[in-house]
Amino acid sequence: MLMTFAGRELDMARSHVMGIVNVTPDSFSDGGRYNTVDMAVQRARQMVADGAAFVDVGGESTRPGAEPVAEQEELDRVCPVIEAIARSVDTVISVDTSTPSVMREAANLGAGLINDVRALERPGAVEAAMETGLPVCLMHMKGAPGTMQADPEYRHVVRDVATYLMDRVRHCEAAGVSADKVLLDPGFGFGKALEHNLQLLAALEQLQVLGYPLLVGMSRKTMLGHITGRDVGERLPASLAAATIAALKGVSVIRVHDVRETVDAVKVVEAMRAQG
Ligand code: 7PM
Repeated sequence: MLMTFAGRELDMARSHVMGIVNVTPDSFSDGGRYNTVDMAVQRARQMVADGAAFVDVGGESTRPGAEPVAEQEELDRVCPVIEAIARSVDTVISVDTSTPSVMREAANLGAGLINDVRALERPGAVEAAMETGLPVCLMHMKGAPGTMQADPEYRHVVRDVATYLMDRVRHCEAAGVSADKVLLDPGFGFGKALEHNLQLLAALEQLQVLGYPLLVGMSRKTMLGHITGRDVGERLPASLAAATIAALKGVSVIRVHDVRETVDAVKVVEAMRAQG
């Protein structure tokens, strides 16, 4: 169950925490306060001190209604941050991108994982990812970020998501991406109503049986706002409950804003697991 991320080995049978480092000027949860390189490095360093195994660096806002980011703008935002983190923080750097040139450049600068919310659907993305030799996370999204929350419909959300992800895995493997370098993500909040998100959460084991490690992100998301009635700044307890459920269901990587708190929650699950 070991997977190697730019030379760092992690056991995918365990649950690891991935800290979110946003480098978008409009990052919804931090108001864009960490959009300079120094702040991003500081934030990454703190997350790793708090127990994060990964830091996820993204320069394109995938928020519902977001405008697409130009390629050069994305490169300018993300590359200096990845380079600086790679030089000074001992961690796996995940690059949250759908853009082939960003994948290549990030890999050259020391990134260890390609996290693509479009599951390598952009032209040239599968080839770029394959050429880096890095593991890839393929996420399910219904529609595009601009429109995806407009009344999404599914025949059977768990089956539809599983079918889509396996189709993308086949594409990647046909292009030369090896099966032991793939993680899958159901994409909580990406073109899903609350009932869809809850059905996916309840059925994570069914995605687990596809045979690839899972990565999930529910931290502070609208689904938790709908459940609790809380604003985004007040969703830490709900986010910890969601992370705990994911860890219990065997998810390998849990993507969060609040690393320190989530690492404690995951430690409780891991301690129980170690006991048998
Ligand atoms: C605004 C709204 C900004 C939503 C950012 C977001 C995921 C991801 C994101 C996920 C993977 C967020 C999202 N979510 N990558 N990137 N899985 N693999 O809440 O769920 O962070 S962006």
